[in-house]
Amino acid sequence: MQYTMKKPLILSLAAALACAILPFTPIRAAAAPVVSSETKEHKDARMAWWREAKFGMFVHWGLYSVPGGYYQNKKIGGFGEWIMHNAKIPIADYAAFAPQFNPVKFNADEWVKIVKDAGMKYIVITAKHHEGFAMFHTKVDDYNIYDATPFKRDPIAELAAACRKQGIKLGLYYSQNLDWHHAGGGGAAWDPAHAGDPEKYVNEIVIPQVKEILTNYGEIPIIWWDIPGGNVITRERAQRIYQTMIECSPNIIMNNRLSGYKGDTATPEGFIPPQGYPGKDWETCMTINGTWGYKKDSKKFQTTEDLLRNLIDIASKGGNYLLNVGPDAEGVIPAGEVQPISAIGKWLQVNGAAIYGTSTTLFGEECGSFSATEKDKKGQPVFKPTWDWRCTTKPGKTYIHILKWPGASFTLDTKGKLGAVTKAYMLADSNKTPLTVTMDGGKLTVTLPAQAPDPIASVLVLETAAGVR
Ligand code: JFZ
Repeated sequence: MQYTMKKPLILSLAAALACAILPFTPIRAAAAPVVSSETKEHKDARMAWWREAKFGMFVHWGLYSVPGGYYQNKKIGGFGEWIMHNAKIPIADYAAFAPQFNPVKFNADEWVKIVKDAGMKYIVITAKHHEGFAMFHTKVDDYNIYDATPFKRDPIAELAAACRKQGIKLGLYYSQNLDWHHAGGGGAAWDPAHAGDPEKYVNEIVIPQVKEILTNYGEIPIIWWDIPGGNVITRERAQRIYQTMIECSPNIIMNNRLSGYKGDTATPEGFIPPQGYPGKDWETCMTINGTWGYKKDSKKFQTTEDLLRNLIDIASKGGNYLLNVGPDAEGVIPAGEVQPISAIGKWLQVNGAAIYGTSTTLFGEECGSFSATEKDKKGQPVFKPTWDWRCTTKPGKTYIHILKWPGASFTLDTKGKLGAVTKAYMLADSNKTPLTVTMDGGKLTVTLPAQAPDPIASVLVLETAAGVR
């Protein structure tokens, strides 16, 4: 295949202004894939808020919330947001969902309040998913929530305003590769109307829309590309997309799903890497009920216990947790999703110090171990997690998240990894009543209160000499 080099991108006035007001100088390599000229100090500064945040809300919301998993009275398998693909819905028929999409109950302030009450610090919402429908007021065409629906509002603009007001960061998901609506986009082979020129698709849809989402809504600190691979986003096109991004928003955090770029964050999907990814920034994204986009029938929600354990497990391994909700066609986040995350928020109000801004466990063995005999589909040994406790750390503090209350005392073979403990108390105890600590060789014993302060996870704080992690 032959590629023609395009003229250099001309920065829009808005983009230039957006760049001018950002706090750091744009020293990330503009077009060099994988290798970056950015210094460690610069990257640390750019990533600081994200590393502190630990917990965010993923939102998959689009036209797919209208069918909600059903097409022509048939239940369609797979993820809700994949219904167009899985039911092979012709482009024109799918577009007919737009006039039916009128999410009048959408209230950005309420959504952001749900996020805040959950103790989440950021949102990543689908600006455009594989269906190709823009959930913002794009000017590239009418296939967007402002022009094509009776709703006539721009939820991204409303969320950006609500997030700014309530101190939450707003990130945007953008499907650059798959686009089942626009000719030339990836992946809609079932409809001949989709055949087209990928170069035209990238030039006329992707690049202008990336500029729009990164300049029209104030600073957008995260872009969540999806998905790598495919024939549409060649290396050269990926470079131009990257360049557009970096010119609009030099300090943006991007994931690893733009072909050819490692990005800033790894994105394990639906699982927690058994030992984290040491030395890397990573974010596990996960659904609560087996689908990203809304499905009328997906009512089996994970419990608060499952989700809170995941958050603690992820923090102990140095990652972030991006937990998904799928609002319905009226703009409401299902109650089955709000309930467990708000319960996590209550726990974080008491125990947040043991999550936000923490570093990884000092130990590691407490997470479980690889089976000596069982192998997964790829022939890798299966990891068997154990759920007695987890550990997170801050300078001078070690937090033991006790998941299975051991009774009178907590004991641990520190193997010399923990400094001298100067004080121990339960994080839930606002009086910090000192607990008795004995250290016998490397064996630590802490006398616990009679009752576990929390039925799911009770945090024991071990204060250690300053300088020891
Ligand atoms: C993608 C989307 O297709 C899906 O609809 C959802 O948005 C999810 C968060 O991301 O799904 C993927 C993408 C990448 C992989 C698997 C599923 N992957 O790399 O294994």
